[in-house]
This record gives sequence, C-alpha cells and structure tokens, in this order.
Amino acid sequence: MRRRTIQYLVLLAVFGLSIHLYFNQSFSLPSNPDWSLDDYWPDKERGQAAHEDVVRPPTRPPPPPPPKAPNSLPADVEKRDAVVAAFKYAWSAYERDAMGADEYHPISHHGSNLGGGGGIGYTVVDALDTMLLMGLDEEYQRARTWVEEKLTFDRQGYYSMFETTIRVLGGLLSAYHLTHDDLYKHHAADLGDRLLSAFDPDSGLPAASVNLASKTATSVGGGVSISEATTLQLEFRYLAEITGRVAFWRKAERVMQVVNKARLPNGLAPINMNGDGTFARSTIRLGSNGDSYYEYLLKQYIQTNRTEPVYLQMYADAMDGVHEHLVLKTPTKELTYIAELLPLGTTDWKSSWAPQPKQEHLACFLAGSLMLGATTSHLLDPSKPASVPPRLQEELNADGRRDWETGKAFLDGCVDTLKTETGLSPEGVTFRTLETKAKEGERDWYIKGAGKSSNPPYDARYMLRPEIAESIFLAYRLTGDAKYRGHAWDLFSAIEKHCKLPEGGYATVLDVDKVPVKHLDKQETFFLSETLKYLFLTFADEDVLDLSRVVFNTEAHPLPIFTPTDIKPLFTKYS
Ligand code: DMJ
Repeated sequence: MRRRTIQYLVLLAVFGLSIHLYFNQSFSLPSNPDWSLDDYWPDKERGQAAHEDVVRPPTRPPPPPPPKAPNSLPADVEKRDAVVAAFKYAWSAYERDAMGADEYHPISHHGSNLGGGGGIGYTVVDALDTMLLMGLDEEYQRARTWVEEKLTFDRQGYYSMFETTIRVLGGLLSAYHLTHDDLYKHHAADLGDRLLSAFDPDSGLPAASVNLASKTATSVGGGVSISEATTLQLEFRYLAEITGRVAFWRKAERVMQVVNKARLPNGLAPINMNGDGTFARSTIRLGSNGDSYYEYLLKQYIQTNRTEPVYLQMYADAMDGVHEHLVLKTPTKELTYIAELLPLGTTDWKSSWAPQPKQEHLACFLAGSLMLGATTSHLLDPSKPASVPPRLQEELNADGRRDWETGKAFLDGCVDTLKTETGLSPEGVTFRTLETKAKEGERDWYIKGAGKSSNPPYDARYMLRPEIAESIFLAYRLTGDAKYRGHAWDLFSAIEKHCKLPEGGYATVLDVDKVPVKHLDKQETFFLSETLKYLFLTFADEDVLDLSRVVFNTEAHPLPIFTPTDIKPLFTKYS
C-alpha cells in the first residue's frame, strides 16, 4: 500500500474513533442504591413513551460556541473575590452543620427538610451552578459526590411543585448545561417524570404539591397561584429538548394556553386561579404569587431564540397593562414604583380595581426584566444585537424605549429602598401619596407597622433576597455603567456587615431599620443560588456568562437559549 493511502486510512480511523467517542460519552449511573434507570423510566411507561412521548433520541452536548468578540466589561477582581469568599463562608457553614438537608438554620447549626419525606437536595442542587461559575472546584466536587451518592426523589411526602421545579429541577438542568454531565440529566429526567403527575388532565393546570414517590398530587382549595402555574415552562421545555420527551413540553405549554384563554382585558393576571383554569377574585401584583408569570412570558420568548411570537404578544400586552395601571411615582422625589391592584365589587371585579401604593422587594425583579426585554425583544432590527447601552432611537421600538426608561427609573426606586439603617432593603414598603406626603427629611416610603411594637412587622425584614441584586446585574451588563457596580458593592457590604454570623453562615435580618440587628435562624437557599451569583456576576468578567446565550430561570439558574430541535410548539395563537 502506498504511504499516502496508509496516512489517509490512519486519519480516517482517528476521525471515526473521535466521532464514536463524542456520540458515546461514558456515563456511570449514580451508585445510590435507591436510584436506577427504572425509577426514572419505569418499564410500563417505556413502551407507551416510545409511541407517544419520545420524538427522537436525547440530544448530545452541542459543539462549542463560536469565538466571541473581545469583552468590554472586565472583572473587578477584588470585589468579585470578596463575593466568592462570602459564598465559601455561607457554603462551608452549611456543609459543616447540615450537608444534604434542604434548608439551613445557621444559628442553631442544623438542617431541616421540606416535604416530609426526606431531603431532595434543595440547598446542594441550588448551589451547584454558582460553584461552577465561581470556579470552586473542591466544593463543587463534594457537592457532585453528594448528588451521585445520596440524592433520590423516591420520597413519600408532598413537595411544592413550584419550589421543586425552580430550585431542584432548575438547578440540575443548569448544572447539566454547564457541565454536560449526564448525572444531572438523568436526575432531572427522573424528577421531571415524577412531577408530570402534578398536571391535571382536565384543566391542564399543575397542582401545588406532588408526592414524588406515589406520584399523586394535591392543591389545597383546588386552585393554584398564577406563579405556580406559569413558572415551570423554562425548565420543562429545556428538559424536553435534552431528553427528547415531548410530554414535558406539552404539559408546560398547555398551561400557557389555559392562562391565555383566561386573560383579563388589561393584560394582567390576578394572583389566584381556580381549579377550572379561570381567575379567582384576587389581587394583581408583581410581587409574591404573581411575579414570575410576567418574568416567564418574556423568558419563554427569549429561550427559544425568539421563534414563538405568542409569548412576546402576551408579554407586550402585560407590560402595556403594567404601564397603564401599575407604574406610579411618588409626589415628592418622583420615585417610580409598581403598585398593586385590589379587586373591587364581587361579580364585576374583573373590570374595577383600586391601586395600592405597596411594593414587595420581590417586584424589583421587573426593573432588570424590563431592560432585558427592551434590548432583546423590542429591537427595530431583530437581527442586530443592541449596543451597550442601547441607542434608544436607532435600535429600540416604541415599546422598547418605554420599557427601558421605566426599567431604569424603577431600579432607581428599588435602590432607594436600600436607604435604611442597615443599607438592606425591607421585604415590603408603602409609598407616600399626595395624602401621606413625606415631610422634610423623611423617606418617600415607609414600612407599614414599623415602630408600633417590639416585634417588627414582616415587611421590616431582609431575608437575603436577590431581586434588587438581579436587576442591578442586568442593568450593569446592559448599560456598562459603573454606578451599578457601586450599588452592588453597597448592597454586598451591608449584607457582610449585618447578615454574616460570627460562627458561619448568613441569616435573615428581622428589622432593616434597627442596629444592632436581630437575626432569624435561616439562611435561604436562594442566597447561594441567586443573591451571591448575581453579585458575583456583576463584578466578574462578562465572559464568565454570556447573556446572549442563556436565560436565567426564576431561581437564577442559567439555561441555554435554543431553537427547538424536533418538537413543534402547539401553542402559537394569541387570543
Ligand atoms: C426565589 O425562590 C425565586 O426568585 C422566586 O421566583 C421568588 N422568590 C425567591 C427569591 O426571593
């Protein structure tokens, strides 16, 4: 044989071997005896699934992304590392006192579980991707080992569908996205399979809680909140994409169809839904039980590469409603805030509402979300990415310009709520109106019930929440304006000063206006998954996570933007 031919054959063999290795990546099942492939895909369902569910073999990891233009937002190394040190401080206390428990109580140094049937990794899984992004290899390896050896969803007990989806399923999916480690994909598929039992075949809505072992579901009172119904689509759709199981997609999109049908003329959604898929007479707000409905309208549009206009239509309609009914300003400093609407009347409540000048910390997610929506989904030329900061007249349409301005002004309003004795923002504020106008030297808002008794009201606490940090991060990435890093640093410094415990961990502060502070014995899991992640990303080099390639679920787990491979969305018609 000629030398050339031999060289050609050798090259061919090497190429063939690489292709074989790429498509047959080794994966070893977790050694956990409770866990097997049969749990995640039971025999009786395998045949059925083969006919109705699987549209193609599960996807392989995508090829590496093409090289990106050099970044313009380099790290502030010192501040970034200070946030990493805070994460290590919070995590190491949890690991020392409560490794594997769902929740952590840092003052009494113990852990507790949710759901009654044993832990399902709330804290560990919620924290995985933050460790990966921060480059904390040792912590990550120990957490992965816990997932491999201890995590099981074969738990008799009722678990919140909402929390389990956003924290555990979302955490597994983003860990999979960042590592392509099949351990996470298989656990995610197992969990997703168990959660499918939550969807009511008649109404299409998910139940509030699911027994993960018996796969039975329940909702107290028969209904769910709008957030519970519509904050699972990013997770189930990506799960469908990576497993090839169309059932995950269909269940999630059917909910959106039901909600679209129930929609109010003002584009807004009351916080409670009846079991039959209609809205119950309830408050409209961008805070608890309502927030992530609006967040996921935009993010579903972004998630599938802006190929599903129905979500943009729903989102744009909702933002019109927000501007028409909820965006208000205080009379003195003209702080922008997002009010709540109380339903008036009994039978005709859907058309008569009373605005309340009340805002939860949770609503502050909307500031960054409006800015993100303006620069991704309201472009005059959708084929060209917006500049940083965007050139409003040249790059954004009218909705985009409006949303951008409101987002920035609203973030200023949220940052104003950090003006407390501790520098931490309270859980809830009431804004002053013409009737309750601020006097000289007073803030333009107050904490309802504060100072009335020795027990501070619920609104006075700071429970390590992320929403202001989240919006600051987005504003920084989308404007490049250093003032947002300044806000992030002030917030982080206040957390260090008042929430950090001498014996390890961080805790809720009971009254943001009282120094020295009193603590509540809880370190929320979203402190690790969201608050510290967003603060870290604000100071990190922008290449650590490219905003044009991922969409964060509501628990700050980055999931990839993709165009569905084979699944054809069925919910396409806005009504
Ligand atoms: C998180 O669990 C999620 O961000 C959720 O959408 C709202 N509440 C907390 C954080 O505040």
